[in-house]
Amino acid sequence: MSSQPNITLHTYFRSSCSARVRMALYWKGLAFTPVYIHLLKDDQFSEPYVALNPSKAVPTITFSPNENDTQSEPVTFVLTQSMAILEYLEEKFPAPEYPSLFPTNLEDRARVRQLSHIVACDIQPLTNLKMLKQVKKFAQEAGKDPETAGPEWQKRNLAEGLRAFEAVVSKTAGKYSVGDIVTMADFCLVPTIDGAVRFGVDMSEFETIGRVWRALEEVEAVQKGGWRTQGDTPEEFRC
Ligand SMILES: N[C@@H](CCC(=O)N[C@@H](CS)C(=O)NCC(=O)O)C(=O)O
Repeated sequence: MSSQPNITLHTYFRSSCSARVRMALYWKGLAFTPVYIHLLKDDQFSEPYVALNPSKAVPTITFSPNENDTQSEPVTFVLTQSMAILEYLEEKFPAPEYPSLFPTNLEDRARVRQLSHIVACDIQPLTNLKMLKQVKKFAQEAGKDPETAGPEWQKRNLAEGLRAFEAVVSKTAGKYSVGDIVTMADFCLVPTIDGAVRFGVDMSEFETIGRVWRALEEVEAVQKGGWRTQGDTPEEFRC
């Protein structure tokens, strides 16, 4: 692992998309340097950052060859989109040298992607910061209280998405979301649960998710990549 490229991750402590990638990096034992993008201070809209990530969002990951690496392209590789990053990490740093993000069985791998995409394609786009800002704006224009409408929107969409996840995971789970090994689906799930708890979703509805969640809380990569333990986590949220 000595020829590991230098990895930089543009991240925000409370970003679920960043958390997926942080957990995967820790899972694979890949060292990285965080660059903090404060989403509430609009760092994602700064000109240099948008040049890196035209979607004006985190995460963005960059890889540059380290001084011992004679095999890699001598250029920095910049990648955005958390799911593309996770798939790239799996292919660039494969098993058995690095812990995998996927099971070996083809159908199980497809299930991991199915569950991951419930989070990444169905839940997260409806509940991200830019959507929340628009929901609040529309609520205000309709004469409603934006501070009530915004959290209600988040809660409803997180609960609805987790219901779909629960329906699938109740058939695929062992100790973790798909069987007994930790996968990409678990790293997508945990930050979504954090969001659901934050917006008051009643988690007792989700029996399998709850069981998997308790098992995942013991996993070091989940602890290290979680929102409460980052360099940019404000003091009041640390534990
Ligand atoms: N599909 C993108 C979504 C990225 C995304 O929406 N990131 C959120 C944080 S989880 C963000 O940076 N939002 C900034 C904003 O809404 O202004 C990915 O998976 O990387």
